[in-house]
Amino acid sequence: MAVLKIYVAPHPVLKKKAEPVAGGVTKDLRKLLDDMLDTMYAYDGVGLAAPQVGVSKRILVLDIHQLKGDDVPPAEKRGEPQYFINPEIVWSSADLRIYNEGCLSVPGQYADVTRPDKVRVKYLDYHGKAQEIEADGLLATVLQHEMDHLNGVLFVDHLSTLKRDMLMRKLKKFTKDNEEDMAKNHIL
Ligand code: GNR
Ligand code: NI
Repeated sequence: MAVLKIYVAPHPVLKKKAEPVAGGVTKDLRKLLDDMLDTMYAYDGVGLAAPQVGVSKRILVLDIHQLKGDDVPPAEKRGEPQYFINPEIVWSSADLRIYNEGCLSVPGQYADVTRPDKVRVKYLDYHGKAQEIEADGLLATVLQHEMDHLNGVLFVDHLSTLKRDMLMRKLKKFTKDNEEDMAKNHIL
């Protein structure tokens, strides 16, 4: 069990296109997948992509069935974790869906994002086995959000320039206020 550090925008690792995993799913890679899941539960995220923990590889984890909230200890949050290595969208629906998205790398900020309602994704699973699924609803939204991270794209990049600039200014203030509170409370 290890909770990793989460990188926050505008850190450059979040803007980089991540490298595919070569050489299959090794023991070291599974350790990273386990640590990413621990980190996701610790921060109450629905999903987490490797670049968010500073690793520029095409890996993501998610669990849309977890129990959430600060009163639930991370060990009891586990619902149905899913692991995706080298995921690729092979089809997306013409019909769209709007969802109010947040991101652990853009803390405290939320905005409506429009994306395809359904996607087919092929990927390698935790055991290195090739899989293909059709996702809809929250799973489709979160998968697309996480796969954007692998291409250096954040949910704010789907907004108008005006909305994005406003949100990034609020993020800067949010981060600064947080740091000041931590200093005041002698956490740092
Ligand atoms: O925890 C998260 N919630 C969320 C809500 C709506 C759409 C996407 C997400 S993913 C996000 C965690 C995160 O930042 N993953 O990259
Ligand atoms: Ni995110």
